[in-house]
Amino acid sequence: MTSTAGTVRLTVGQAVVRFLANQWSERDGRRQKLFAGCLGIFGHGNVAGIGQALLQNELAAGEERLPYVLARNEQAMVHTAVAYARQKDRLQTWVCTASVGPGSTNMLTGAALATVNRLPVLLLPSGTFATRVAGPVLQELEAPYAADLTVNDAFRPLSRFFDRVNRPEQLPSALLGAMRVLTDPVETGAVTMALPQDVQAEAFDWPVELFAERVWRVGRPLPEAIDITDAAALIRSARRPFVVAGGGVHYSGAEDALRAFSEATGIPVGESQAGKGSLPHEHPQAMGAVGSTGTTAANALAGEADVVIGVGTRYGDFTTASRTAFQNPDVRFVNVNVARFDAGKLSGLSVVADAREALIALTAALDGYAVHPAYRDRQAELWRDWDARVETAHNPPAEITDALADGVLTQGTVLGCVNELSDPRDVVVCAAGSMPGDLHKLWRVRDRKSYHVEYGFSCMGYEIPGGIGVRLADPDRDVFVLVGDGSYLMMPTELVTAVQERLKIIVVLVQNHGFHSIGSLSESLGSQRFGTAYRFRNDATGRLDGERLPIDLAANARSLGATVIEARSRKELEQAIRDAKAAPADGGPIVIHVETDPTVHAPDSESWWDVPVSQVSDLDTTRRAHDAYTAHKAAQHPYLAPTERTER
Ligand SMILES: Cc1ncc(C[n+]2csc(CCOP(=O)(O)OP(=O)(O)O)c2C)c(N)n1
Ligand SMILES: [Mg+2]
Repeated sequence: MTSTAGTVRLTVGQAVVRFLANQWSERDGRRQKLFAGCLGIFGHGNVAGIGQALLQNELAAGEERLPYVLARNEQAMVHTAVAYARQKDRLQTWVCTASVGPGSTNMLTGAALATVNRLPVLLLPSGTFATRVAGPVLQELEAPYAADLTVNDAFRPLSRFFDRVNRPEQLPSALLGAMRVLTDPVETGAVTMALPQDVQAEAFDWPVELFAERVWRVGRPLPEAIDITDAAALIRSARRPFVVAGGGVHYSGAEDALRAFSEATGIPVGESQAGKGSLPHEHPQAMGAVGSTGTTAANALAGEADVVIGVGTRYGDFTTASRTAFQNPDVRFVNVNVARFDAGKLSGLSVVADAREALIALTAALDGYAVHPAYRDRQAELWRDWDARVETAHNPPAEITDALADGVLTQGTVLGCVNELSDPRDVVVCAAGSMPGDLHKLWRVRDRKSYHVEYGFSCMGYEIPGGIGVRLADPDRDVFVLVGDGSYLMMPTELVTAVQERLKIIVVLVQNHGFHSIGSLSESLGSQRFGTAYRFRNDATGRLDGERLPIDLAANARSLGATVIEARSRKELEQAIRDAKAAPADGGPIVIHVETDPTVHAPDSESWWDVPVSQVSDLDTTRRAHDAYTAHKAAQHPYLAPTERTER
């Protein structure tokens, strides 16, 4: 590296690493490194360019660090980065580097997951030669109709910002654009900078100020006074108001403001998956989960509500029970959201602002207003009734447990044991299968950052890499990864990364020989659980309804280097959790293998999820399901009535 006045000569790869190591975020006067490090898998495309730069960074004394972590699967490393960002309230994340072709396209699912969940991650897919001198290179896509197309163009629809750096001169604007989007609470998501392999290795004289420390302030946009006045007037007119708390409550750190708001007004709070834990479980206004996987308490109140106050929610179909959750014909919505896009949903009165700031302003504007005491009593009564059902799910009666096969538990028991024996600050991680819904209903949250269910993309395989991201973000908390056998089989690989980094994650691997979730869904839709169990092809029928597959997932986990405990009773499960808790913090992953019965369900939400059923069919089961579907469909509302503002 030679430097002349005002410039420094580095490769594009070296410049990228040096720049990223000098980026900071700041909110409420606290600064932190924007990037904790770089996750990657090397191949041609990044081994020499970015890889050489990361090596040089690791070996150099006194330089700003960008620590490198080798992952096992590129999709998984994006999950790790995203989970980290979520645990850090979007103030910090990771960089992900991948090789040309499949290494890069493996990150597409992670990119979609990040963007859907509005979580920041910086992706650096590698590209084939910008010069095209020796094309087509190994793993290059040749499109006869578009010579400039590469597989990395597939990132465009999944990214909130995309650039391809074909010349070194383009790098500064690409980097600055990427940082702007990553640190903007409205825009954030996957940010992709495609780097052709020859460009990564190319040297250039960079202005030294490119590498100066930069601090990106994460804003708290204030609400407009007139929106608060209008929102307060609408809420004051309400007799049965109801809050839907979404992930934005967490990302804004608005939990205390929400608590003050609901305590002052007595307005009950239901939570989406991303918003769960906005209020602790025992808070009098906490009605728990709302929607398709909601509590009967939250769903009853949502059904009657005359004003729904959405805070930091994108009103996904599980949250609105596919737009059947709010049945009051006169229901109106007030939507507090930092993104105008979300604030306008369901024809709501939009309060475009940071959740914390808007809640503080609304609480002040509602001074003197509170719901009728009878409405508070109703909340308490509905909650008592629901909580008793949770208790029974956690501790099922003998008539249920006696009917279980030897060594098999109910899923409710497993969740109850983990909930009870984990510390309040421990984090539960999950993403797909039947457990997200059951956790949404049954998990008693005691700490704001202790519930981490990825349900924007609900991606099978997220659980273990996600758990790694949470543990990296918060090494003081134990992390309980709850993963089904189906999800585990999609991505057990990152157990190896947890071994390598000596990361203690406690994986509760719930074996039920297939898809409990989709099996039940299939049955309810008249599709007879078709293709949802892990079974041999049956010689007699030619169908997948033979004996259970002899899969030993405990042995699989052991072979990857994890410590494995097999629990065959409630007592053994409790002991396994205690042993895992007591294990050393740097001892690597622990897998608790437990078998459950997929025919025992969590208590009913008395709610619905819209999944269309075939309108014509040869099967009785499908025809019956279609009749039921049509009846549910009648309860669906478009929520198009404009929310009027006060006359002035
Ligand atoms: C990557 C991906 N593929 C498919 C699905 C659809 N899907 C949702 S849950 C599920 C089955 C999950 O099985 P398992 O992890 O064993 O959980 P269980 O349903 O048994 O609780 C499937 C296939 C998905 N969410 N993600
Ligand atoms: Mg399963």
